Amino acid sequence: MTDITEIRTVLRGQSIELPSWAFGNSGTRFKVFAQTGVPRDPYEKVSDAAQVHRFTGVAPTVSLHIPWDRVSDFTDLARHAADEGVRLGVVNSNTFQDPDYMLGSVCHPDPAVRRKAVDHLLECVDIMDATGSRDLKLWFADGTNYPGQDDIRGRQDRLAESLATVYERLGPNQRMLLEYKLFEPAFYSTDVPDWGTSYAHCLKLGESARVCVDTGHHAPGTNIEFIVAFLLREQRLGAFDFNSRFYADDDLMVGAADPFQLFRIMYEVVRAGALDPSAGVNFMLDQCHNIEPKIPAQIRSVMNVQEATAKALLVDRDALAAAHQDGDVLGANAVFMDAYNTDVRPMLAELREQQGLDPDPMTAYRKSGYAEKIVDERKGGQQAGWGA
Ligand code: LRH
Ligand code: MN
Repeated sequence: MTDITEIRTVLRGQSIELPSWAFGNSGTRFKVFAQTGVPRDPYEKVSDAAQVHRFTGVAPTVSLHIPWDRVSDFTDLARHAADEGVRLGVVNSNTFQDPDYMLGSVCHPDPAVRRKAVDHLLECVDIMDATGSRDLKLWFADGTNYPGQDDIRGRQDRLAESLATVYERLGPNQRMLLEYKLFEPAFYSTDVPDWGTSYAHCLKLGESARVCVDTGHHAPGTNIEFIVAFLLREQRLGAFDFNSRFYADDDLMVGAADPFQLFRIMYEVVRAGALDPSAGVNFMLDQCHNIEPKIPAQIRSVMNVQEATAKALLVDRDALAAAHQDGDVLGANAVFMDAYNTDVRPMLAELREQQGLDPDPMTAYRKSGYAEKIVDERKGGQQAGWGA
């Protein structure tokens, strides 16, 4: 697809979901550096996320995280989102902060603890009914720290049973996204450590269970685009949690640490036709802005995904196919690198102008005065964070 008009149409239709928690304070075990103007409640988080959509035009939904985003009336929060020009998206469960979950949640040896965890997941589905959300995203911190600490197989049995109970509760248009992660906070075994484990559980559960690929959750050197290509071929890729990292689950801005990897991943998405909403892939950010201003960081992140997507759409697929056919290794790689080395920023700036947006979202946001406004308005109250 090297027809620029067609590429513009696809880019205009791109939709990137923002994580509510990226607008709250976050940090590491060493320190959480509070920032001025940070939201105090989910309404203010949604308002900040709406700024990103206002200046990029491609971030119309916001993911919620429960209980961090619990409100008395989720329908009213959905109305607030609509007033701000966005929608509520994926509902994320949280079974990694309650004291009862020290030895696990859905994999815990104690059935009472598992019941408590499953009840939380079922409550998240109730919230989806109120917000109109399609997806329930499940990430479990469950695992062990020492060999022999628990029965690895037994924990899989408990996990499967818990997931099946929640899967049964899903409504006709609702889905379950099972996110995997190699390690942390567990440092010996994690119960959903890799794409294969998530994929296997999803196959057992049914069509409405899909894998969530968080780009920060792999062993160093993992070929993530292979996992993406494989899961797309199986129609079991449900979502991305985009971020980037130099070492572990650093949750840095997507594309910041490895823009070439993001390009390779988006190429597999384009190659599979998975930018089309009918493919059912939810493109989400999952990031923490520990030291940088949060709204500009989200704007930059959305732009990084747009740039990687535009480059992926520019790959001359016919020339690539011909080079593959001819076994022309260097020729094929050159076709790929030509697209990657193309400066797509002018094309995206022009696209924004055609959408009636400022060609430079970062400058437009800075000039909007919104950053100063929220610092003035948001005095007092409890700033939002991970509440750990
Ligand atoms: C776990 C994770 C998960 C979220 C959390 C905020 O590391 O990626 O997706 O629940 O971050
Ligand atoms: Mn994630």
